Amino acid sequence: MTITITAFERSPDGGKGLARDMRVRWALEEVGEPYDVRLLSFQAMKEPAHLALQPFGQIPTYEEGDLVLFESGAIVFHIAERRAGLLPDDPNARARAIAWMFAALNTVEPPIFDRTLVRILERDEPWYEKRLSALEVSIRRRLADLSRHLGDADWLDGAFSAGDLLMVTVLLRLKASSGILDEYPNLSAYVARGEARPAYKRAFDAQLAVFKAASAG
Ligand code: GTB
Repeated sequence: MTITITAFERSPDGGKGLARDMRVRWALEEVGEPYDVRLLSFQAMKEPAHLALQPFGQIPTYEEGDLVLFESGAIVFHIAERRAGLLPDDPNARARAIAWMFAALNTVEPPIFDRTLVRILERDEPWYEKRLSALEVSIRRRLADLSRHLGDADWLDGAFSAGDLLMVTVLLRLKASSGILDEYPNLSAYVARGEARPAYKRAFDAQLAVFKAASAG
């Protein structure tokens, strides 16, 4: 059954692979599943046809036969559960990999995402500098703990998993917009290992091709 996901027609990140369709593309590439992409303008994302798939008018979505899913974490989990390659078979190791998926989205991503929003939306506010440094304190606290946990291992818990996939995509946003990640050399190397995976490269090139085509057209 053909899988169709949605993505920005013209990503505001300029093709850097920071939008959340990237994690879905990467997961599909890791498990070797082909997919189609329906590209959406900001206007189309808020129209009834898309709101029927994604109640918040956002990308990405995932369609496969009768199944429609939204939320990138849920989509990656669905892919990882049904196809080999992103979750271990051992039940305890599998549960821990799923815990890392939640850690990426619930514990590490929020201050990183908030920092991006504050830099875009609150730059002219009187509280800007204070708020930014408070968020950077939170980010460094998370990264210090993550760095300690990772130590000199390649991945968070044994073999590469959907937990690593999500964590790398979360850390990539920080890499793109600050030097904070460089303060944690083992995390920088961890992100680089993720980016070096052939599946990551295929996903990255696919989203970049969309941006280049939109810019040329
Ligand atoms: N929790 C949802 C999920 O994980 O699927 C969040 C989805 C989401 O935030 N989607 C964003 C979106 O559709 C695109 S990825 N935004 C449009 C809207 O809300 O109207 C977030 C994103 C946007 C831009 C950049 N960038 O320019 O660097 C990076 C990431």
